[in-house]
Formats: sequence, C-alpha cells, structure tokens
Amino acid sequence: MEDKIKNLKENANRILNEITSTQELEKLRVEYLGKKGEIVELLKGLKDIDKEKRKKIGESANKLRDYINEKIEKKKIELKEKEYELKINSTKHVDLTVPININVGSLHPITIVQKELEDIFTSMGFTVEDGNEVETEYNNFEAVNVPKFHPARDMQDTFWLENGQLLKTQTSAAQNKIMRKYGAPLKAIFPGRCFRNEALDASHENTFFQMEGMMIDENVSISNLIYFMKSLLSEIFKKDVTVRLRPGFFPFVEPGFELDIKCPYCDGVGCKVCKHGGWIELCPCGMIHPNVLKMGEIDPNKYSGFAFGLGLSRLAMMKFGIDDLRLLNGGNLKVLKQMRIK
Ligand code: FA5
Repeated sequence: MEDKIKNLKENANRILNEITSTQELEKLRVEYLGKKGEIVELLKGLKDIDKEKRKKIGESANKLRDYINEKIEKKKIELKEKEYELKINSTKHVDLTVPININVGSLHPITIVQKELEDIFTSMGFTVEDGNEVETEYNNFEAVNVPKFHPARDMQDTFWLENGQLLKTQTSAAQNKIMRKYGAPLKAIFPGRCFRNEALDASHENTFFQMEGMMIDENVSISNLIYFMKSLLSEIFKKDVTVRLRPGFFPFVEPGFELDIKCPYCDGVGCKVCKHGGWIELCPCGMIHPNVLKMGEIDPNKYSGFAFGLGLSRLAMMKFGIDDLRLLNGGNLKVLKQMRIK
C-alpha cells in the first residue's frame, strides 16, 4: 500500500509537469481526486488491511490527496496566467497616440472666446446669466432709459415681431430683469445673440454676439470699471494691455465711454488690425444711470455700478486675426476649421 501511494505521487508529479492546458489538468483531477479516482479507491482498500497499519496508511493517503490538490491549484493559476499572456500577445494592439484622420467637430470661435471670458469673469466673482433672444420693448429699450421716440432708438435698427415684441438688439436688454432678480450688490455677465437690421460690411452683421457685464455695489466707481476691463483684456490677449476711455453716449450710462485698447498686435504703432490708428475700439461702457437703477428696484442713493457691452463677435475676429466678421456666421467649414483651438 505504501508503495502504491509513493507511485501515485510520482505519477501525479510527472503528469503535472507535462500538462499544458486546463483541460488536461481537469482530467488529472478527476483521475486522482474524483469520486471514482485513485485516492478514493485507495481509501476504500483500507478496510482490507489490519487495524494498526490502517491509521498510518490512511494518514498518508489523506496527505497525498491534499498534496495533489494543492499542486493542481498551483498549476491551475500557472496555466491561467500563461493562457492570458498568450491571449494578450495574440491580440491586435490599438495605439491610442496615433493621430486620427477623421473629421471631429470643435467649438465655434465665438463660443471659444465666450467660454474664455466666462472663466475670467467667474474667477473675479461674477455670475453668468442667460438672456432671451425675443424680448419685450420695455426690457430692450424703456428699462434702459430709452423711451419711445428717443433718438437713440435710431442707432439700433430693430427687427419687430407682429406681436409687438422684438429680436433683442443689445444684451443690455437683460439688465432690468437681472437687477430685479438679485438686487444689490451684484456682479453678473450675460452673453447673448443680438439682431439689428444693419447694412452689412466686414465689421457689421445682422446677427452678432455681445457680452454684457454689470457690477453694482456701494462706492463702485470708474476706477473699478477700468480695473476690471484692463484685467479682462490682459487675460484675453495674454499680455498687459493699455486702455483709454473716450466719452461715448448711451442713454443707460452716465457718464458713458468708449473703451479702446492700444493695439496688442503692433503696440500702437499702426497695423492692419487697428486700421493704422494704433487703438482699437472695443467696448462701450459707463456708470449705470440712476434711472436704470431705479427701474431695476435698486436705490441709486445707496448704490452705484458700472456696465459694459463687449462686442464678442468682434473680439473673436481680433483673437483669431479674421478681417471679415461675416466669415464667422457664414457656416463655411473650410474657414471655421482654420480657427480650431486644439
Ligand atoms: C450697445 O449695444 C450697448 N448696449 C453697449 C453698452 C452696454 C454700453 C452697457 C454701455 C453700457 P453698441 O451698439 O456700440 O452698444 O454695441 C456694442 C458692441 O457690439 C460694439 O462695440 C460692437 O463690438 C458690437 N456690435 C454692435 N453692432 C454690431 C454689428 N452689427 N455687428 C457686429 N458687432 C456689433
């Protein structure tokens, strides 16, 4: 009996060394450890040997069973690892770094500039608000101090709807709603699409984007306005920009300004972008008129604020070095692809 145990162990070891697949291993397991396997047969034979030897041989048989079991489990792990390795080596690898040659979409240049501005303003504590494209006459004009028959309405040739509403001519149209929604103090920007019945040229579209901004608090002054605009434009053009204010008329601000920047492309020397003037007119702005604050339910004796209306489309034009605004809305993919930011 002891010889048989020894032979079984040697045989099992030999077969284990030769096995190369999990199927062969399973066959070995059934052969040795199965219900009708060698070990069970061995244990059955114990009843025929005398009592004294039975205990010792029984122990050896159990040890052999544990030994083979352990060897099989080890071999199983080894074979699985080999099979996995083989599978990996035979799989075609995908190189994720190879540049793809398909047409992927990208953000529109105006959206890119808008998002950049939103990031800068939110980092300065401003919230980003939404405005409507179809507006009431009140919000677009009256609430910003442009009553009926005011000559300033002529500056914005308006698309009227049959129901008396209109296509927003300026992002200022959202000022009143935002003031009434939040009250003071308040710091908000509101980008949006505007519409005017324009004679089209390289810098005028009938559909264009603006980004309006407002800051209202106690003791807000023109210095705050200059500081915010200078920080913003320096971030956009990635260099320190010089700004200047010229008087400008908008009924909703008093005083009102046109903010110009020293051309960041030629440093004021004169180039195609600044039309050789050295300065670029970028953003009308001013201190919010007390009437506008009052209509927004904000006390002008306690609070003051500034507002600005940045021409987003024109800013995108400058950032991407485009000399005709109409290219941005033209829907020509060949043009837009050149302005992708990767
Ligand atoms: C306004 O629309 C005022 N609401 C801006 C404002 C806000 C002033 C707050 C003071 C305080 P203006 O009509 O100048 O102003 O337009 C502002 C900017 O929008 C312009 O500087 C220009 O960059 C852009 N813009 C105006 N009309 C067009 C157009 N037809 N096509 C493309 N951009 C335009």
